[in-house]
Amino acid sequence: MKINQLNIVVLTGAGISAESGLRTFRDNGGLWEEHPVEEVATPQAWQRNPSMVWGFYQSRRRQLSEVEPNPAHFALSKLAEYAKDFFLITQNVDDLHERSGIMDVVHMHGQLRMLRCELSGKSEERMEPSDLESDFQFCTCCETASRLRPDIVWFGEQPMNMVEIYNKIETCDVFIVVGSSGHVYPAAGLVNFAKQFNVQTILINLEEPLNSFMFDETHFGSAGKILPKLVNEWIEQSSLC
Ligand code: BV8
Repeated sequence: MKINQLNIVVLTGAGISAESGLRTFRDNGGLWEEHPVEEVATPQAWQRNPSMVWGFYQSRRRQLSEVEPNPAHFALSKLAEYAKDFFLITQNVDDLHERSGIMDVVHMHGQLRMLRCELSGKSEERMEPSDLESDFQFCTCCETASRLRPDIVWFGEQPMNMVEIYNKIETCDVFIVVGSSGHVYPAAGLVNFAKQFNVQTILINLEEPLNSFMFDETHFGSAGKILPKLVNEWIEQSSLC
Protein backbone atom coordinates (compact mmCIF):
# COMPACT_ATOMS: atom_id res chain seq x y z
CA MET A 1 0.00 0.00 0.00
CA LYS A 2 1.22 3.56 -0.67
CA ILE A 3 2.28 5.63 2.35
CA ASN A 4 -0.34 8.26 1.50
CA GLN A 5 -3.01 5.58 1.95
CA LEU A 6 -1.77 4.50 5.41
CA ASN A 7 -2.90 5.53 8.91
CA ILE A 8 0.35 5.39 10.88
CA VAL A 9 0.75 5.47 14.68
CA VAL A 10 4.24 5.86 16.16
CA LEU A 11 5.30 5.34 19.80
CA THR A 12 8.71 6.64 20.80
CA GLY A 13 10.81 6.09 23.91
CA ALA A 14 14.01 7.52 25.33
CA GLY A 15 16.10 5.80 22.63
CA ILE A 16 14.98 8.27 19.95
CA SER A 17 16.42 11.16 21.98
CA ALA A 18 19.67 9.36 22.87
CA GLU A 19 21.51 10.67 19.78
CA SER A 20 20.49 14.19 20.78
CA GLY A 21 22.48 13.71 23.98
CA LEU A 22 19.57 13.03 26.38
CA ARG A 23 20.26 10.06 28.64
CA THR A 24 17.97 7.06 28.43
CA PHE A 25 16.73 5.37 31.60
CA ARG A 26 17.87 1.77 31.59
CA ASP A 27 20.94 1.67 29.35
CA ASN A 28 24.38 1.67 30.97
CA GLY A 29 24.80 5.05 32.65
CA GLY A 30 21.07 5.61 32.37
CA LEU A 31 19.07 8.05 34.49
CA TRP A 32 17.60 5.40 36.78
CA GLU A 33 21.12 4.13 37.61
CA GLU A 34 22.03 7.44 39.22
CA HIS A 35 18.54 8.30 40.47
CA PRO A 36 16.54 5.23 41.57
CA VAL A 37 12.92 5.53 40.39
CA GLU A 38 11.64 5.27 43.96
CA GLU A 39 13.62 8.39 44.89
CA VAL A 40 12.64 10.68 42.02
CA ALA A 41 9.73 9.35 39.93
CA THR A 42 6.87 8.41 42.28
CA PRO A 43 4.25 10.51 44.13
CA GLN A 44 5.63 9.09 47.38
CA ALA A 45 9.11 10.42 46.53
CA TRP A 46 7.60 13.88 45.94
CA GLN A 47 5.84 13.78 49.32
CA ARG A 48 8.92 12.41 51.09
CA ASN A 49 11.65 14.56 49.56
CA PRO A 50 10.25 17.23 47.21
CA SER A 51 13.60 19.07 47.02
CA MET A 52 15.38 16.00 45.61
CA VAL A 53 12.61 15.36 43.07
CA TRP A 54 12.44 19.07 42.15
CA GLY A 55 16.23 19.20 41.64
CA PHE A 56 16.11 16.10 39.40
CA TYR A 57 13.48 17.63 37.13
CA GLN A 58 14.86 21.17 37.13
CA SER A 59 18.22 19.89 35.86
CA ARG A 60 16.46 17.96 33.05
CA ARG A 61 14.32 21.02 32.26
CA ARG A 62 17.42 23.22 32.01
CA GLN A 63 19.06 20.63 29.71
CA LEU A 64 16.31 21.06 27.09
CA SER A 65 17.97 24.26 25.82
CA GLU A 66 21.27 22.40 25.33
CA VAL A 67 20.01 19.68 22.96
CA GLU A 68 18.61 19.57 19.42
CA PRO A 69 16.42 17.11 17.50
CA ASN A 70 18.42 14.42 15.67
CA PRO A 71 17.90 12.76 12.22
CA ALA A 72 15.49 10.23 13.76
CA HIS A 73 13.15 13.03 14.88
CA PHE A 74 13.33 14.69 11.45
CA ALA A 75 12.66 11.36 9.70
CA LEU A 76 9.39 11.04 11.65
CA SER A 77 8.34 14.60 10.78
CA LYS A 78 9.01 13.74 7.10
CA LEU A 79 6.95 10.54 7.42
CA ALA A 80 4.12 12.62 8.94
CA GLU A 81 3.97 14.70 5.73
CA TYR A 82 3.43 11.63 3.52
CA ALA A 83 1.13 9.46 5.64
CA LYS A 84 -2.64 9.61 5.15
CA ASP A 85 -2.96 10.02 8.93
CA PHE A 86 -0.04 10.27 11.38
CA PHE A 87 -0.41 10.03 15.17
CA LEU A 88 2.67 10.37 17.37
CA ILE A 89 2.68 9.09 20.94
CA THR A 90 5.80 9.58 23.03
CA GLN A 91 6.85 8.28 26.43
CA ASN A 92 9.46 11.02 26.37
CA VAL A 93 9.03 14.21 28.33
CA ASP A 94 11.38 16.29 26.16
CA ASP A 95 10.20 18.63 23.36
CA LEU A 96 12.40 17.33 20.55
CA HIS A 97 9.51 15.98 18.44
CA GLU A 98 7.84 19.40 18.47
CA ARG A 99 11.12 21.09 17.64
CA SER A 100 11.60 18.76 14.65
CA GLY A 101 8.31 20.04 13.21
CA ILE A 102 5.63 17.64 14.42
CA MET A 103 2.64 19.74 15.51
CA ASP A 104 0.54 17.33 17.59
CA VAL A 105 2.53 15.15 19.96
CA VAL A 106 0.79 13.05 22.63
CA HIS A 107 3.03 12.95 25.68
CA MET A 108 1.60 9.99 27.58
CA HIS A 109 4.11 10.49 30.43
CA GLY A 110 3.89 14.29 30.58
CA GLN A 111 6.26 17.10 29.58
CA LEU A 112 9.28 18.78 31.16
CA ARG A 113 8.18 22.18 29.75
CA MET A 114 4.99 22.13 31.83
CA LEU A 115 4.45 22.47 35.58
CA ARG A 116 1.26 21.49 37.38
CA CYS A 117 -0.48 23.31 40.22
CA GLU A 118 -0.76 20.99 43.21
CA LEU A 119 -4.04 22.62 44.27
CA SER A 120 -6.00 23.07 41.02
CA GLY A 121 -4.25 20.40 38.91
CA LYS A 122 -3.91 22.94 36.10
CA SER A 123 -0.74 22.76 33.97
CA GLU A 124 1.12 25.77 32.64
CA GLU A 125 4.19 26.11 30.42
CA ARG A 126 6.98 27.53 32.60
CA MET A 127 10.34 27.68 30.77
CA GLU A 128 11.48 31.26 31.44
CA PRO A 129 14.95 31.50 33.08
CA SER A 130 13.34 32.34 36.42
CA ASP A 131 11.22 29.16 36.18
CA LEU A 132 14.37 27.02 35.93
CA GLU A 133 15.98 28.13 39.19
CA SER A 134 16.46 25.64 42.00
CA ASP A 135 13.74 27.23 44.21
CA PHE A 136 10.24 25.79 44.08
CA GLN A 137 7.94 27.60 41.62
CA PHE A 138 4.41 28.77 42.33
CA CYS A 139 1.25 28.84 40.24
CA THR A 140 -0.52 31.76 38.59
CA CYS A 141 -3.96 30.10 38.79
CA CYS A 142 -4.79 30.27 42.52
CA GLU A 143 -5.60 33.35 44.62
CA THR A 144 -2.85 32.30 47.01
CA ALA A 145 -0.12 30.90 44.77
CA SER A 146 0.33 27.15 45.29
CA ARG A 147 3.48 25.13 44.77
CA LEU A 148 3.94 23.64 41.32
CA ARG A 149 5.03 20.02 40.69
CA PRO A 150 6.56 18.59 37.51
CA ASP A 151 3.77 17.84 34.98
CA ILE A 152 5.12 14.31 34.68
CA VAL A 153 3.34 10.94 35.02
CA TRP A 154 5.17 9.16 37.82
CA PHE A 155 5.05 5.44 38.52
CA GLY A 156 1.66 4.56 39.97
CA GLU A 157 0.00 7.53 38.23
CA GLN A 158 -2.31 7.18 35.23
CA PRO A 159 -0.67 7.91 31.86
CA MET A 160 -2.30 10.69 29.81
CA ASN A 161 -4.58 10.43 26.75
CA MET A 162 -4.97 6.64 26.97
CA VAL A 163 -8.51 6.59 25.46
CA GLU A 164 -7.32 8.52 22.39
CA ILE A 165 -4.21 6.33 22.17
CA TYR A 166 -6.19 3.07 22.16
CA ASN A 167 -8.70 4.46 19.63
CA LYS A 168 -5.96 5.53 17.23
CA ILE A 169 -4.09 2.21 17.46
CA GLU A 170 -7.31 0.21 16.95
CA THR A 171 -7.99 1.96 13.63
CA CYS A 172 -4.48 2.33 12.20
CA ASP A 173 -2.70 0.29 9.52
CA VAL A 174 0.88 0.45 10.87
CA PHE A 175 2.18 0.80 14.46
CA ILE A 176 5.86 1.74 14.70
CA VAL A 177 7.83 1.73 18.00
CA VAL A 178 11.17 3.53 18.16
CA GLY A 179 13.71 3.48 21.00
CA SER A 180 11.93 1.78 23.88
CA SER A 181 13.06 -1.08 26.14
CA GLY A 182 9.54 -2.44 26.58
CA HIS A 183 9.79 -2.22 30.37
CA VAL A 184 7.08 0.27 31.23
CA TYR A 185 3.35 -0.40 31.03
CA PRO A 186 0.85 0.35 29.64
CA ALA A 187 3.18 1.73 26.90
CA ALA A 188 5.01 -1.60 26.45
CA GLY A 189 1.67 -3.37 26.00
CA LEU A 190 0.47 -1.17 23.12
CA VAL A 191 2.05 -3.50 20.54
CA ASN A 192 0.02 -6.40 21.99
CA PHE A 193 -3.11 -4.26 21.70
CA ALA A 194 -2.25 -3.42 18.06
CA LYS A 195 -1.84 -7.10 17.22
CA GLN A 196 -5.46 -7.72 18.26
CA PHE A 197 -6.54 -5.52 15.34
CA ASN A 198 -4.22 -7.02 12.71
CA VAL A 199 -2.10 -3.88 12.62
CA GLN A 200 1.34 -4.24 10.97
CA THR A 201 3.88 -3.69 13.79
CA ILE A 202 7.43 -2.44 13.22
CA LEU A 203 10.23 -1.98 15.79
CA ILE A 204 13.34 0.19 15.46
CA ASN A 205 15.65 -0.19 18.47
CA LEU A 206 19.35 -0.26 19.32
CA GLU A 207 19.05 -3.59 21.15
CA GLU A 208 16.40 -6.25 21.50
CA PRO A 209 13.74 -4.95 23.93
CA LEU A 210 11.66 -7.15 26.24
CA ASN A 211 8.70 -7.20 23.85
CA SER A 212 10.58 -7.60 20.52
CA PHE A 213 8.90 -10.98 19.83
CA MET A 214 5.60 -9.13 19.42
CA PHE A 215 6.69 -7.24 16.30
CA ASP A 216 6.13 -8.33 12.67
CA GLU A 217 9.26 -6.47 11.51
CA THR A 218 12.34 -5.48 13.54
CA HIS A 219 15.32 -3.23 12.73
CA PHE A 220 18.17 -3.19 15.25
CA GLY A 221 20.60 -0.29 15.30
CA SER A 222 20.58 3.44 15.98
CA ALA A 223 17.36 5.23 15.09
CA GLY A 224 19.31 8.21 13.71
CA LYS A 225 20.68 5.96 10.99
CA ILE A 226 17.85 3.45 10.42
CA LEU A 227 14.80 5.73 10.42
CA PRO A 228 15.89 8.23 7.71
CA LYS A 229 16.84 5.30 5.42
CA LEU A 230 13.57 3.43 6.09
CA VAL A 231 11.37 6.50 5.59
CA ASN A 232 13.09 7.33 2.28
CA GLU A 233 12.65 3.72 1.14
CA TRP A 234 8.92 3.79 2.00
CA ILE A 235 8.48 7.08 0.14
CA GLU A 236 10.35 5.79 -2.94
CA GLN A 237 8.36 2.52 -2.96
CA SER A 238 5.16 4.54 -2.80
CA SER A 239 6.13 6.76 -5.72
CA LEU A 240 7.03 3.68 -7.82
CA CYS A 241 3.73 1.81 -7.47
C1 BV8 B 1 0.14 3.04 35.54
C2 BV8 B 1 8.16 9.74 33.67
C3 BV8 B 1 -1.99 2.66 36.47
C4 BV8 B 1 9.34 9.91 34.51
C5 BV8 B 1 7.85 7.41 33.33
C6 BV8 B 1 1.03 -3.44 34.03
C7 BV8 B 1 0.02 -2.60 33.61
C8 BV8 B 1 -0.03 -1.29 34.07
C9 BV8 B 1 0.94 -0.81 34.94
C10 BV8 B 1 1.94 -1.63 35.35
C11 BV8 B 1 1.99 -2.95 34.90
N1 BV8 B 1 3.08 -3.53 35.47
C12 BV8 B 1 3.71 -2.62 36.23
C13 BV8 B 1 3.03 -1.48 36.20
C14 BV8 B 1 3.40 -0.27 36.93
C15 BV8 B 1 4.35 0.64 36.18
C16 BV8 B 1 5.37 -0.09 35.37
O1 BV8 B 1 5.22 -0.27 34.17
N2 BV8 B 1 6.44 -0.50 36.02
C17 BV8 B 1 7.49 -1.20 35.30
C18 BV8 B 1 8.83 -0.57 35.61
C19 BV8 B 1 7.41 -2.65 35.69
N3 BV8 B 1 3.60 1.51 35.31
C20 BV8 B 1 3.11 2.64 35.84
O2 BV8 B 1 3.20 2.94 37.00
C21 BV8 B 1 2.37 3.56 34.89
N4 BV8 B 1 1.13 3.90 35.49
O3 BV8 B 1 0.17 1.98 35.06
O4 BV8 B 1 -0.92 3.54 36.24
C22 BV8 B 1 -3.12 3.50 36.86
C23 BV8 B 1 -4.32 3.37 36.16
C24 BV8 B 1 -5.38 4.14 36.56
C25 BV8 B 1 -5.25 5.05 37.62
C26 BV8 B 1 -4.04 5.19 38.29
C27 BV8 B 1 -2.96 4.40 37.91
C28 BV8 B 1 3.09 4.87 34.69
C29 BV8 B 1 4.36 4.67 33.95
C30 BV8 B 1 5.01 6.03 33.65
C31 BV8 B 1 6.16 6.25 34.57
N5 BV8 B 1 6.87 7.43 34.16
N6 BV8 B 1 8.40 8.54 32.93
C32 BV8 B 1 10.36 10.67 33.74
O5 BV8 B 1 10.48 10.57 32.50
O6 BV8 B 1 11.07 11.39 34.45
S1 BV8 B 1 8.42 5.97 32.69
C33 BV8 B 1 9.97 6.12 32.05
O7 BV8 B 1 10.20 4.85 31.39
C34 BV8 B 1 10.16 7.13 30.97
O8 BV8 B 1 9.01 7.88 30.67
C35 BV8 B 1 10.48 6.30 29.76
O9 BV8 B 1 10.02 6.82 28.59
C36 BV8 B 1 9.77 5.06 30.09
C37 BV8 B 1 10.10 3.88 29.26
O10 BV8 B 1 11.48 3.81 29.12
P1 BV8 B 1 12.06 3.84 27.63
O11 BV8 B 1 11.56 5.05 26.96
O12 BV8 B 1 11.80 2.55 26.99
O13 BV8 B 1 13.58 4.08 27.95
P2 BV8 B 1 14.65 2.97 28.40
O14 BV8 B 1 15.85 3.70 28.89
O15 BV8 B 1 14.00 1.96 29.26
O16 BV8 B 1 15.01 2.23 27.03
C38 BV8 B 1 15.64 2.95 25.98
C39 BV8 B 1 15.68 2.02 24.77
O17 BV8 B 1 16.20 2.75 23.67
C40 BV8 B 1 16.58 0.81 24.98
O18 BV8 B 1 15.89 -0.35 24.54
C41 BV8 B 1 17.78 1.09 24.07
O19 BV8 B 1 18.28 -0.09 23.46
C42 BV8 B 1 17.18 1.97 23.02
N7 BV8 B 1 18.13 2.91 22.42
C43 BV8 B 1 19.14 3.57 23.03
N8 BV8 B 1 19.77 4.36 22.13
C44 BV8 B 1 19.13 4.19 20.94
C45 BV8 B 1 18.08 3.28 21.13
N9 BV8 B 1 17.25 2.90 20.14
C46 BV8 B 1 17.48 3.43 18.91
N10 BV8 B 1 18.47 4.32 18.66
C47 BV8 B 1 19.31 4.71 19.65
N11 BV8 B 1 20.29 5.60 19.37
